[in-house]
Amino acid sequence: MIEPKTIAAALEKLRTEKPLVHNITNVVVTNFTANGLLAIGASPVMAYAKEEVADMAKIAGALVLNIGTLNEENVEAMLIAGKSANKHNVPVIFDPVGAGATPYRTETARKIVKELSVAVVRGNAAEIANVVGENWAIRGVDSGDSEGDLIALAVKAAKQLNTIAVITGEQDIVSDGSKTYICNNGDSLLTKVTGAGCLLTSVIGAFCAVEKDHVLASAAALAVYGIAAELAAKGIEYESPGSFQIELLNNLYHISAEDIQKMSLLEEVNHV
Ligand code: ATP
Ligand code: TZP
Ligand code: MG
Ligand code: MG
Repeated sequence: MIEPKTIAAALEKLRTEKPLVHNITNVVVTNFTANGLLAIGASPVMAYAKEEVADMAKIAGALVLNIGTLNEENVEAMLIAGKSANKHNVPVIFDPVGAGATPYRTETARKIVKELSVAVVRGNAAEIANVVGENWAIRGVDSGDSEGDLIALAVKAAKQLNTIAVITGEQDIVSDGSKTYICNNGDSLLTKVTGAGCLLTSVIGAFCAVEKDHVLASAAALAVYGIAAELAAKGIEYESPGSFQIELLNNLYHISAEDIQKMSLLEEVNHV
């Protein structure tokens, strides 16, 4: 069991240490990701040039790779950065945005998990399924309506890729193949803000930078992010995605140990 006070302690550590998080991400979410990382207490940097990514990755607390607007140049940079991070024990967090939508995305996502040692892979169910060779429906970068067994998928992905798999949606799952947690925090307005998933992946990176147990780090990130979203939804007058996006940043900044204690919906799954 991961207690709320353990999650709060991880957040406190993040805010104290302000880890440098190196992101090679997509053009849609860059500014939102940097602001979200600052709000939670991390120090974001976006660096893409193949001439510098190895040097940036090795001094970072975590490297986040995101293929949302991939092209040959940034995929090459991701592999260079990832190899440097692996060499220097910097955790690599991977968001396979849109895997399954086109053959190029699927093949690139599979290449990244094959060539790099990835600490955590985070995506919607269809993306994670496509990375591990299954063919779940996906529409562009948004998950389809598949009704598969998400816990089984997370366990399979973790074992097959030798990583921690995080599958998000209405319910979030994190598994290293033997320990599995479900997090029920969150708000449906997150699906109306582009980059809500990408920012979460970078927030997982920030937690992994300060907490060596990456299952705990990922679970803590899911709970903190989901609670911040619930507080954000409460803080706006009517259902409005624009205001919610800003309130999400505000609540990533303000979320307290007391909020976590009262609101955490993180549970361990008992494997049969
Ligand atoms: P997609 O492209 O399918 O939207 P994504 O990469 O944006 O995927 P999500 O799965 O939407 O990522 O997850 C981002 C955050 O939104 C997570 O914290 C998740 O818990 C939350 N979330 C997603 N859908 C819902 C929902 N219906 N209700 C509550 N929270 C949700
Ligand atoms: N197109 C390419 S990347 C991207 C879009 C709309 C952003 C996806 O962000 P998220 O976090 O997966 O919703
Ligand atoms: Mg989304
Ligand atoms: Mg996504």
